Amino acid sequence: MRFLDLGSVCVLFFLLSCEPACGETSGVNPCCYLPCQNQGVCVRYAEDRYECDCTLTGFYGGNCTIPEFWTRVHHFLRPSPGVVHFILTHFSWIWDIVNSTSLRNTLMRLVLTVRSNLIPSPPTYNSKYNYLSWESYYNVSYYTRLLPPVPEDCPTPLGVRGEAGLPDPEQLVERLLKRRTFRPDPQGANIMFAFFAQHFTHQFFKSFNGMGLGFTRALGHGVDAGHIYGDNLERQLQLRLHKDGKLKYQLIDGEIYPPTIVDAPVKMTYPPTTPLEQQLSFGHEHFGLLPGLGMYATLWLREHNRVCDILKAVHPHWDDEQLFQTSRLIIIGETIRIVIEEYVQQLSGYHMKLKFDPTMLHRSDFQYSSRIALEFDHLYHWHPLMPDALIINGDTLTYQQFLFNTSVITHYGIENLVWAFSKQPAGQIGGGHNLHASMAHVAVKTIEASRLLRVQPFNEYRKRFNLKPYESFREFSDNEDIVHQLEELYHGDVNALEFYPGLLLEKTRPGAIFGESMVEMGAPFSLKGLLGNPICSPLYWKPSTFGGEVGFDIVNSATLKKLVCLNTKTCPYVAFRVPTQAELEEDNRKRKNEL
Ligand code: ACD
Repeated sequence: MRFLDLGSVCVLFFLLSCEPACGETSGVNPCCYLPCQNQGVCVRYAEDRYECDCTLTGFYGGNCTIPEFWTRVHHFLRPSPGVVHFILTHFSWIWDIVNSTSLRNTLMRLVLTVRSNLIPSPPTYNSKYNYLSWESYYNVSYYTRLLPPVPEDCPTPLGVRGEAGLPDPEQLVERLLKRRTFRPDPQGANIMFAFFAQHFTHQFFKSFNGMGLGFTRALGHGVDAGHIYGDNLERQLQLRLHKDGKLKYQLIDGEIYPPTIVDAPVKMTYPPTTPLEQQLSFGHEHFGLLPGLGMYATLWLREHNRVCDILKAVHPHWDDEQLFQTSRLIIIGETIRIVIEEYVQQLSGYHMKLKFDPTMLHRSDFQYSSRIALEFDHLYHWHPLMPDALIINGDTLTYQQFLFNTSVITHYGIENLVWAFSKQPAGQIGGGHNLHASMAHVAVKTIEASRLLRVQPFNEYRKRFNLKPYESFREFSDNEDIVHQLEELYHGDVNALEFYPGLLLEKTRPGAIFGESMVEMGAPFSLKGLLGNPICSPLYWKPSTFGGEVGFDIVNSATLKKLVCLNTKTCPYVAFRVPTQAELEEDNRKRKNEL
């Protein structure tokens, strides 16, 4: 045995001989202790014998805890996420200079590479298989899992943590997540942002609970615009006009809106009392729920048909199919650009200008694949964004008034909705106590599901994303009330804190929408998913894919403002953040002149 293995043997001895001997845990599957660190893989060999496979982790020893030389060097040189975030969100004058030099590209490439490297490609586990299997690689009906689920035979859903009992999910939500008074996002995100988040993410988060927990209906596993075109061919064909590549639509007062289910008979979820003319058909079966979703669906429908007209003018001989397919690729490209350059930009609060340029990765060994992870789905339950009521043209609409009420879309019209949603602040996601009561059940369900799905504790995910695990609730939160409640609910054990409550309750960064973990975990999933899209690969990323220079230009110059203003008669203030006073006054002036 080499000297280096001695450490492994000692730690192994400690875990095997001490922990079970320490009392009630004897006879427990040793992998329940989640003993393998630094992405080592726990393999059980006998009742109480396991080994950690440390291959390529950069660590060795029984539990993969001893860093190799280059790992030490790397860790020594690596700046902490807090420092990097501080630099990116301060010194705006330096960033003004950097943003206009080639250093911007270098830094953006670094961000993309560092973040994407944290996501396994090809994907590894799923909710059924906590070991590598062909099934979990191949069966795309599952969300993938970043960390393997806790083995079924463990004493608790978290392995051995939480033996004193995990908190009642209803209590947890009631006491820590539910809103007292609305707290706006200090970074200034607005309702336009909140609805974009919901509309956009529902193309790849489509939990298929009818099939079982851990399954998805969104088999494209990324930005495939399935929320616009449907998640299957049958639905897509019903939504298409079958002429010039376009989608079906109806005209109301000369404006384009989605068709009703009479003209595009697809399955939608409306209460049976909804009048037929209000039952609009969308790519996603639940988009009748909120007017903001219908607003974005209308904008993208108009945009798709607008792009079809442009393509047809350049390719008069193209048939319906080619016009449709090429327009869809353009819509996907536009989406990714808007997401990176405006949506993630807003979320990040960075002074560094983010850039969508797939060629940045064309010379690297980046893999063009994406598989949505269950953890990403849970992480993205950002319901605190939603306000107490919607304020449109001076009217205050309660949830009862706007849920499943598509007449809001046609009554106010797209411009008024865009203007209203751009002005109204969204809620701060992190920090607790900001979830509207009508959405509390969603958080309860997420916590319940995470236990059934045996999602590992929050601190395990912190380690997986190169963050230091929290040592106490006091370190985790700066809110006395939250600290006390968590101490009580989790019996003082910060290592029993669960993934989703951890993300939503962690102390927020100063002036930020959420805490460190949301950024450090969310960014890798996001950037890998966005850049891993096939359109970003060297073979796709060229003008011909998008119908020539005209289509490629549309992708390369897409903005939220263009999405709105090229598809509406007037051009209201539109952004993912609330306007400044000057912007507000300017827009009010403009609107008065237009009347
Ligand atoms: C970085 C960039 C800044 C990251 C800031 C916040 C990230 C937090 C959560 C995720 C954010 C956005 C999600 C957007 C898109 C999801 C796309 C998924 C596609 C499959 O520092 O790296």
